[in-house]
Amino acid sequence: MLSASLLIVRAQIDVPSVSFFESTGRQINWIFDRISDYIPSRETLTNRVSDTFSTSSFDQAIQVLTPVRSDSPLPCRTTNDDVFQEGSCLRVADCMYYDGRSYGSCGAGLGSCCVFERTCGDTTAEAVTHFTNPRYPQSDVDEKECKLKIMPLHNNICQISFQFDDFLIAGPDNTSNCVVDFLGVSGGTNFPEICGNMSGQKLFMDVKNDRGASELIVDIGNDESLSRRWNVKVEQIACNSPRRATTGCLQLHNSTMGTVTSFNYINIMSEEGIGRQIQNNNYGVCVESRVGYCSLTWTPTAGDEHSFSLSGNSSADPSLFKPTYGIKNCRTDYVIIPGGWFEDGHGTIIYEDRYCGTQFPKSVTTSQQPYRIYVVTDESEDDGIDNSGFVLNYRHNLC
Ligand SMILES: [Ca+2]
Ligand SMILES: [Ca+2]
Repeated sequence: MLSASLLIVRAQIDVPSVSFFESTGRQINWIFDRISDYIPSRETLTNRVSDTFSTSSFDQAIQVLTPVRSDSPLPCRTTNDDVFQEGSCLRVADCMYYDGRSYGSCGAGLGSCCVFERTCGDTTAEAVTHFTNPRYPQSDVDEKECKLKIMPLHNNICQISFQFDDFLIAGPDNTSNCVVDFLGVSGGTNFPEICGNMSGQKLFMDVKNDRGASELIVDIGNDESLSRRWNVKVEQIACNSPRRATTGCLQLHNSTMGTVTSFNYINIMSEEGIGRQIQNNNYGVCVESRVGYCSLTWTPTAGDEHSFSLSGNSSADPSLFKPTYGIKNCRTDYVIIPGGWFEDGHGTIIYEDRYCGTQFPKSVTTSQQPYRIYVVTDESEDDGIDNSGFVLNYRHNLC
């Protein structure tokens, strides 16, 4: 305020002999010129941006200067990399007013890198919210039911995404059912029941404008010997947003290469069921087509004999593992790759959509678009021993 007053005084001294209106107009122009001194050009700003975010500080600054709350606030890097790596670049006043927490500045210093952290029993209507256990980043042992109510930011929200930045609760039992702890979401399209380790996964749920609130629930069972912690980034996605996933895609991939991992998969299964396959899943993972690429190839992780483990005995001697496929052999837990084909060990091309068992072929390629992989697990685990699910890599092939 003081510097602003000084600027006006100086402007008045500079223009002593003009009429009141002219003088005021000049003062305003002069003040705007001075303010613009503090907003560097886009070029200068782009050069200054040293982080990995694609959005520049210039865009953040423009957003901060626009007094409308956006449904897609621009991301910014927080100062505390250990807990929340990313915040939303908002006006300082908005961050405070809506009970967010500032993790440093953004938008050329004009905005606040704001994180809305919410926990058990809270309600949010923010575009981006981090849902955490009460003592996060420390673990909790004694929470029973922890709910986040998600109110639509406005009446044009079509999707909510859940990015599991960090998520560990009790895993499934020996029959692959989530009996101790589970996570569920209500208020949208069918959302699978999930437990165990979900870190690194991102899921999309369609919501209807008129359905009101959605609810994210982490239900903690009676086993107090286990510790649980979670940090789920909940993002509301407008109907016309480019970030919206195609309907029916629980997960979405848009890189030229990447990895799809089934829920609760880790390489070595623990006694608490962390790493064990989860039952009653039936969902689609979408891989977006890319210009200049004509087919997609799926491969297992090289050198890891347990990277594909859907049915049969995963504890048997790995030298006995061989690819299992087809509707006759794969009736319980399997993946479907529409239009898939692979070469068997004898140079024969086999056209097959459905894969299961304890080994994936060396590679499965498809040119059927849109690219999908469907994951199906049934309600029992009678034909499976120590199945852990899968991690599969995809790669787009040039035309
Ligand atoms: Ca199984
Ligand atoms: Ca099963």
